[in-house]
Amino acid sequence: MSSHNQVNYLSEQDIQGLSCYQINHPLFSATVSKFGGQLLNFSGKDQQPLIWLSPLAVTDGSKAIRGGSPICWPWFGAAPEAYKGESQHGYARNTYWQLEQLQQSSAQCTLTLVPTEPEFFHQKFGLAVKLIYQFAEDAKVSVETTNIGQQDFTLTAAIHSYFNLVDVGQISIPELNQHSYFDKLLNASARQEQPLQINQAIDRIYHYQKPELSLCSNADRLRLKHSGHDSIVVWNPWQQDAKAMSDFPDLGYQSMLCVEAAITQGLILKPGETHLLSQAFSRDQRFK
Ligand code: TA6
Repeated sequence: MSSHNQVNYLSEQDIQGLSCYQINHPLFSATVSKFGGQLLNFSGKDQQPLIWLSPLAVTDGSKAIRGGSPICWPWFGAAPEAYKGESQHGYARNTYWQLEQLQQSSAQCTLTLVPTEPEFFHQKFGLAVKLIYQFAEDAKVSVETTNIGQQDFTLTAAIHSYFNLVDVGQISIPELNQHSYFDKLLNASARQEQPLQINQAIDRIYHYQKPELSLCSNADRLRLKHSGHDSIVVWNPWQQDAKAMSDFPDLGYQSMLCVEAAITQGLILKPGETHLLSQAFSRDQRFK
């Protein structure tokens, strides 16, 4: 189809006070917030949303949106020594992004987002960054980091996706079996001795670099595919911590699980180097 009669699937919409890019395509629908550059919703045709979004999320730009796929960048977790006291999980999810490029066809839509104020990241970190969203039957989220400075930069990051589940207690993640992990709740290392099941608070960094991961239950199967990561982070606040978060419903922990493609071991990006961290996800067609 030549470009002059290309259908446009993208519109800009205000959702709960957030200015968003809304894509309504025959194969899927997706919502990306300009605040945080954050995927808030992705649903395949006739399917339940793959991504969980808190109904109590703060949407006035005063704090990161709870849910969706927040981008933790240019660090994961607590700020590194050089930026001591700065916000957990870095700046990307607390700043504004804009569309740099849109490619769309009857088969897919690809959005490339850049910060509205890239010079902030150039000056503070010597980094350029793009978020790339590739939507089709599945969704792929990518963070492209380029060191445009004169010094090495030690990058940590995560695509901190909240997956929408029928019942987290029914989920197992077979691929993590036999892999070591750091348990942030126990502050100790351990080894996964059986397929991971979720029946309590969990906050673990698995040293798992393979691309495939699946969230399996009788009622659901999500397939994840990762690249550019050195770890997989699995987080569920469970009952007590869910109650403690004002932007998280008390029982919300039952229908979500964060499974994150992450760089937690510190990746040294030399001047001129570019790194891509990606997470793709889809729901097995047998489940709607
Ligand atoms: O990804 C797991 C984690 O680092 C947890 O420790 C927990 O803090 C979670 O992220 C949510 O962090 P946030 O800053 O979004 O409340």
